[in-house]
Amino acid sequence: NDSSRGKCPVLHGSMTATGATVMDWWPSALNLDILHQHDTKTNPLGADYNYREAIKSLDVEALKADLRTCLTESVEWWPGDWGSYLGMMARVAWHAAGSYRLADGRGGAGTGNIRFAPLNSWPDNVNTDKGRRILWPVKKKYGSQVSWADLMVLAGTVAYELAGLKTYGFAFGREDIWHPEKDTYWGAEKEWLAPSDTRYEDVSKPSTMENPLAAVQMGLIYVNPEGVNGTPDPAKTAEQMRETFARMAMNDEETVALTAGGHTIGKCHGAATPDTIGAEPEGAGVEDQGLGWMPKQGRGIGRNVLAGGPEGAWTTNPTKWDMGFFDMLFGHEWELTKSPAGAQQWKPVSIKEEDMPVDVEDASIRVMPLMTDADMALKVDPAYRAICEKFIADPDYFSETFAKAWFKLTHRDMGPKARWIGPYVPSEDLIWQDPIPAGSTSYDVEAVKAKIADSGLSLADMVSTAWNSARTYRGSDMRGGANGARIRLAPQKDWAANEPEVLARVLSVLEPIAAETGASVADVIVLAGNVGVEQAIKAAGFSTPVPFTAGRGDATAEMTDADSFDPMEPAADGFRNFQKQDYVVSPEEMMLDRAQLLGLTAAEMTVLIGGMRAMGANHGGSDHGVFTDRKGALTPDFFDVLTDMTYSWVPVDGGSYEIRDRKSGAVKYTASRVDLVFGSNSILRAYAEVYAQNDNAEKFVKDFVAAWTKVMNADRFDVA
Ligand code: HEB
Repeated sequence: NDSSRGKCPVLHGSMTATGATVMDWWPSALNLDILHQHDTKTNPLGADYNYREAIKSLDVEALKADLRTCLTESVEWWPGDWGSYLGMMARVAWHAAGSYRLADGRGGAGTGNIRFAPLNSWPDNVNTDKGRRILWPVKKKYGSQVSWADLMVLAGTVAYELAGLKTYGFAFGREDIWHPEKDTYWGAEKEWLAPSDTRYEDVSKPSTMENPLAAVQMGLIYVNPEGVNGTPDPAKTAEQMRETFARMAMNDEETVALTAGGHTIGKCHGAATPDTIGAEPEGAGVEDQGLGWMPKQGRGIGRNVLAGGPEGAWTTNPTKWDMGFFDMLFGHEWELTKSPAGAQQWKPVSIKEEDMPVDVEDASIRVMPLMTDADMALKVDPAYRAICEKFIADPDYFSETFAKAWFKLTHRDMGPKARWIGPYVPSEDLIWQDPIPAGSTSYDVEAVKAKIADSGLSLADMVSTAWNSARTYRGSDMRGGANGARIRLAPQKDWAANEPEVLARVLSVLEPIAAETGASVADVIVLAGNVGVEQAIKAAGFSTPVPFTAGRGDATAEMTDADSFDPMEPAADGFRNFQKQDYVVSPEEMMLDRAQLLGLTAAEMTVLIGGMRAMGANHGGSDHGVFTDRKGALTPDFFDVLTDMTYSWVPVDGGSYEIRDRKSGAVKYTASRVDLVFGSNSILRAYAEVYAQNDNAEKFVKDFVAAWTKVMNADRFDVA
């Protein structure tokens, strides 16, 4: 310690930097913070600001014209390669989008999260910080009319247009967040680029990579460009590419198109040794002003830039959209070499002078092109190679396939088409958007409700089916939900979480009601849930109505990309006390994850659990957590019992618990971990107490109805 400095002037009241958090002390506590992110307090634009409205006044053509200028006018502090930023901006957009993973829908370009740690400082995102800084004058000019998230993707798309590609479209509508997400798991490693072994059971079997991760090493977007764990072997790299791209819903053809098309423009920057650049943005000094990886020795700009490690361009004309990538890859034999930075890469065994790309600063100098191990994979892997051959034979097909895949890559996490804004939204419906036809709003809702009430379905049947239908929604990529009634279709109808036999029986009652009344099945399923909840409210002695918004549509199997729904199968659903099997992750953590994806607060999660238990809506009719003698009435009995010292709570075999009368020892109820966590976790217990209070039985009903309605309507972007 520097003795000339004063002692800490803060009277240790505020924990600004050091000190352990509750989660550090008790790592198995529930991290409820993930439910309370992106709060109005963090958003400087205020509660009245609405991006979807703001963007409507944007002069889109003027913005694009400014982007074209920005991308083609080189700045002195970070000169553009060959005088422009086409490759750079394409990579900025791709790295913004490339963090998306299908398993939980998290990641992706939809929020501008790459502005924040850890993504802003991932080794793979090196120099995307320069890209944003180059875009800043444009962002500054258009201000709150365009988000960073939209601007980055648009810049990448404009880059391809400038290169000569006919792009497929572009949608605005990505709203910026103002702090890093707390919910996204990027891996457990504590070391950047730790060997792949840390996230695979067996690195030689790509499918054993830990879920939901979609990158082979901590801090990468996908695969290591130098080969598996840095050892070049294109055949092995191909296998990892196939797995990582599949984990973001890309098939072989899309993968080849994206990689080849991606590397049709731009270059790799490995012209200096790693010790010549400074720390990543989050670790850099204040004088670096948010930039990272700044050159600290040598020139460090232009032809001397260091980024990832490999060095060189892939094509003869790296600012043009052409077939140059395939010409280069298939027109030459390749051998291993190392970049000036020491990275493994491939160089042509021989190449004609005129086929070499020119130096980024001096067009009179020709330099060696490169292929990374991932590029070589396209030539070596038989399936990839066949696709390359198809593209080579039909350049238009290549351009179209790339344009469509680029569009999918950059829009995959935006949710349904109803959320897409602007003049370039393509008119075609794409299957990965999970299209849903509009449903009727002109039927008699009360008549439908009366038919449901008379149908003989039990309260639990009605509530459970509506919940099952709605609970697939995930705010991460805005997929799933009750709209579309995809619960009728494969794969959802067969999911264990949906109790296929019960579901088939309930649908056989509800589908005819839809047919008779002109309501969609999707609406009837939700209405049935509402009928059930209203019955439960009445049984509890209240009369709060459950709001309903008609107009859901019914999707067909043809509109449904069944494969991309498979990863959405619930492994657990704490709200119905369901676990498909035993997992390493605790049931309460899995409940938390679902609550976060559903967009619930901790209080909403609490009231929903209490209400679902009171109504007896457990999976398989289990009695765990049904702490009531009035099952089917929407009472706060669940919280009453949890907070009542008349009982003791005793673990029994199989991971469940008994609620015993303290005096007699008689078993009164049984429970799961999910049930008991509402009494054991100090924050959840505070909410449980609120609902157990004698003065809050009606508040419980009202709060339940609000939370229930939020879940039922979570995917109603068509009416928002
Ligand atoms: Fe890429 C660049 C790798 C995919 C687009 N890349 C690059 C680099 C590398 C890579 C290493 C360099 C960086 C520097 O700066 O240095 N990639 C890679 C891999 C993969 C990829 C491994 C996986 C397979 N890419 C991709 C995709 C795309 C791309 C998919 C899109 C679509 N990249 C790109 C671009 C570039 C790159 C545009 C350039 C940049 C500049 O120029 O700056």
